[in-house]
Amino acid sequence: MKIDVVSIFPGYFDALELSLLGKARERGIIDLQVHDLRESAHDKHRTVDDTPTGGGAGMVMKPEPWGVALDGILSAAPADADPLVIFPSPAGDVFTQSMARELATESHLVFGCGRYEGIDQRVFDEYAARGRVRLVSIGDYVLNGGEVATIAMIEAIGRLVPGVVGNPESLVEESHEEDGLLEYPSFTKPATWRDRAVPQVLLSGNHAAISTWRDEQRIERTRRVRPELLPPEHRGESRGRHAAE
Ligand code: JA8
Repeated sequence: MKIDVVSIFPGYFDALELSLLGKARERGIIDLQVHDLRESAHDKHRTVDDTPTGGGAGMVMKPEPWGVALDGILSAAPADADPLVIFPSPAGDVFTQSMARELATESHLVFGCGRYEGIDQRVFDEYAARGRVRLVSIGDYVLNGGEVATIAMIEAIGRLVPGVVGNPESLVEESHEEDGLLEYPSFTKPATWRDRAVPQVLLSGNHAAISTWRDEQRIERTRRVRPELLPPEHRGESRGRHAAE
């Protein structure tokens, strides 16, 4: 998978070297290229922002540097690649595990990281007219720019690209995958820590009982914190109150 990122803060993306993505890049599974938007601003001060037309607070990203940067990336792409351009935005479709799975099948993603009050609308319109563009939100809160949202999406998408995560089973066996329930609580050694014992059943060696306990934990945890995720067959019957409630 080819990933291009356009940002005025390319240094943010150094963080991706530290995670799984670093290894995937070494192995050539993910080819990540970060572009400094300022290098596409050709005036003396490399200006990327200007005042909002019609008035209002803050600054808006000028369209010209975006045009130069995105034209460069898209014209260098193979003619059959059909790249998908993603702009992180609180006004976008909500990013979910299911969207991450879809995006992991793409061959070329281009992330455009806005700052200030956003990017001139004509940039979205231009690239939507020429190809595929999506506005994507990672949640209902406002960041200072698209960089952190892009890092979150690249990490979620990247680990689903075949060959990136070592054990494919660990991909399925986790929250939001398989059945949409939250994950069961995990424990390791020692069996008692600060007077807190690991649940007895996990030390029993009874794998059927452990599996049943974990399923119950997943359902109760989901009912407590994310009841909207519960499938209809688990709505209604409750197994009482819980310590973390
Ligand atoms: C922001 Br400015 C800006 C650009 C993208 C995003 S995504 C999000 N939650 N906030 C802010």
